[in-house]
Amino acid sequence: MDKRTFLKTGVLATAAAFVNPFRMISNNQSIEIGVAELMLPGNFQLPALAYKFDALEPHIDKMTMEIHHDRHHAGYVNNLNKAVDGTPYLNMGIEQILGSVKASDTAVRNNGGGHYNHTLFWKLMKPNGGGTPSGRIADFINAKFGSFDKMKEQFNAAATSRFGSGWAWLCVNKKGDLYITSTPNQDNPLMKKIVKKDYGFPILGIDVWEHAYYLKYQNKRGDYVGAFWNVINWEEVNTQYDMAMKMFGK
Ligand code: MN3
Repeated sequence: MDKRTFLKTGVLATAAAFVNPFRMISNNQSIEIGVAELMLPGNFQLPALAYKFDALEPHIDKMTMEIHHDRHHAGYVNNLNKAVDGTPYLNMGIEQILGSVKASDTAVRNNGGGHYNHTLFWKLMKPNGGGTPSGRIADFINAKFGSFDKMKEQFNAAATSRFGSGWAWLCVNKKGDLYITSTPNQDNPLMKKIVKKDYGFPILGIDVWEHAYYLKYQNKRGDYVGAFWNVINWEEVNTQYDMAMKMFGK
């Protein structure tokens, strides 16, 4: 290990000891949740995209990506940092915030969900993505839903029937089973006090707020949902699945 590597590793180790990405979230299990590396308590940051704004064209257009990331997501980050200030949430990572937020804590609920959901969403997409699922998740989808197409049907139905703004999700529940659900606004399946029986770990999700598709698709949400299947990063879905199983001790 050269000096530079050593310094970097040393700094990271110190930061890890301080920030502790392995957090207690449920059943006293320490887990590293999907997007923990970007979630420092009280000082949340807008994560950089791993691809250019136009990289998901023609399925998701450049201007939508730019506004969505630089303005909408940035707004959730800024407002979350303000909302946690002076509250017990200040010392929590985002995953712990989602696990403990109450329905009445509106600003933390909306902006905490907004930050987590979008951070995950960017990671779940990539240029030249899509196709049929690869890796371990392919087998689990077939076993649970019968086929990939049947899973898509259910997911599309959840995404298109969500009234108003929200998200559709493919999740893992406490038993390690896959299920599909949707949440309003910026709620998230990790918000156990809010989603109750729908509690679980989201491994795939689509933003169905109009800001996610209106510039290109206008009122045709179904076309946007259909196009989403062309940009999915299945490697990341597999990674999220592994984290879910770890979180639930499976
Ligand atoms: Mn959005």
